[in-house]
Amino acid sequence: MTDIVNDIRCHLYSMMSNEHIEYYGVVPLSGCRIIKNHLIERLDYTPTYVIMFLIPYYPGESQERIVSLYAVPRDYHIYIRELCGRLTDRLKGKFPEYGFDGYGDHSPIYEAHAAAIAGLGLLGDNGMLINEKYGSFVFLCGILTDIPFGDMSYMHEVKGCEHCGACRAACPTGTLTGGGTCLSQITQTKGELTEENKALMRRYNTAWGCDICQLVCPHNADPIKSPIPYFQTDLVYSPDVGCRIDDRAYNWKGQAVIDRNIRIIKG
Ligand code: B12
Repeated sequence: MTDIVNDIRCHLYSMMSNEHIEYYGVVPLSGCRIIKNHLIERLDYTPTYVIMFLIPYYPGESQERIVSLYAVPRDYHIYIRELCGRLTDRLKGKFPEYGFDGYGDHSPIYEAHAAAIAGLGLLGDNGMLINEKYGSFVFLCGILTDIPFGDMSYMHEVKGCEHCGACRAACPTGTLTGGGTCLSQITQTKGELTEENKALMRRYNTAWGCDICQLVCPHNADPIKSPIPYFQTDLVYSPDVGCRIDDRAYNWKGQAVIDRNIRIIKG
C-alpha cells in the first residue's frame, strides 16, 4: 500500500511538472459535491478519489475585446480533452489495474468546491475558485480514479474570500445577490433575446460570456498571463459575423448564437 502511494506520488509529480501544472491536489470523492451522478455510474470501476488541478488561461487584455477572456484563445475544451488524454494514458500505462478518467467543465462534480477542498484556492463570493498566483483566471480539471491514495489525499476546509463586496456590487444582473440570470448565461441563450438583455450586452460590450465579477475582484488586480502557449496564440478578441467557430469556446451553441450576439454588439 505504502509502495503504491509513494509510486503514484512520484509519478504524479513528474507528470504534472511535464505538463507545467503548478497546482494540483488529491481529495476523496466522498467529500465532493456530485452534480452529474450518471457520469460516475457509467464508469466500469467505482472512483474514490479526484486529482484536481488548475489550468491558467489569462490571455492578456485588449480594447477590442467583445468576448469573455476565457473565450479569446482557442477552445479550452480541446486543450483539456487532449491534456486529460495524455495524463490518463500515462497513469493507465503505469497503473493498469486502476481506472482514470479526466474531466474539465463537463465534470460529474462541482469543480470550484472540489478545487477549494484540494487546497488550490479560495472560494469567492462570485462562485469562482481564486488561486493565490493566477487569481480566478484558471480552468478547473479533475481526474477520477480508484487508485488507493491513502494519506496523499487531504481534504482542506473551504476558505471563502474576504467578502469585500466588489463582485456583488458590480454584477450587472444581480445574480450574485439572488437576482436575475447571469449575463454569461444570457449570451449563451438560443433564440430571440429580450430588448432588455440586448441592451445589457451592449452596455457591457459582450458578445460571449461575462467577466465583470472577475475583473473587479481585488485578487485579479494584476493578472498573470498563462504560461501555456495554447492560451497565448491565435487570440481572437473581436470575432466578426460568420467567423470560424469550430475551435472556439462559443462553438457549442452554434454559429447562429455568436453571430446574433456580434450583430447586437457591432450593429
Ligand atoms: C453551469 C455552469 C455555469 C453557469 C452557472 C454558473 C454557476 N456558478 O453555477 C453559467 C453559464 C452562468 C456559468 C458562467 C460562468 N462560468 Co461556469 N460553469 C458551470 C459548470 C458547468 C457547473 C456549475 C455547477 O453546476 N455548480 C454546481 C451547483 C450545484 O453549484 P451551486 O453554486 O450550489 O448552484 C447554484 C449556483 O449554480 C446558482 N447559480 C445559478 N446561476 C448562477 C450564476 C452565478 C453567476 C452564480 C455565482 C451562481 C449561479 O444556482 C444554483 C442552485 O442554487 C462549472 C463546471 C463544474 N462542473 O463545476 C463551470 C465553471 C464554474 N464555470 C467557469 C467559468 C470560467 C465561468 C465564467 C467565468 C465564464 C464567463 N467568463 O462567462 C462564468 C462565471 C459566472 C460565475 N460567476 O460563476 C469555471 C470556473 C473556474 C473558476 N476559477 O472557478 C468552471 C469551474 C468551469 C471550469 N472547468 O473551469 N457557468
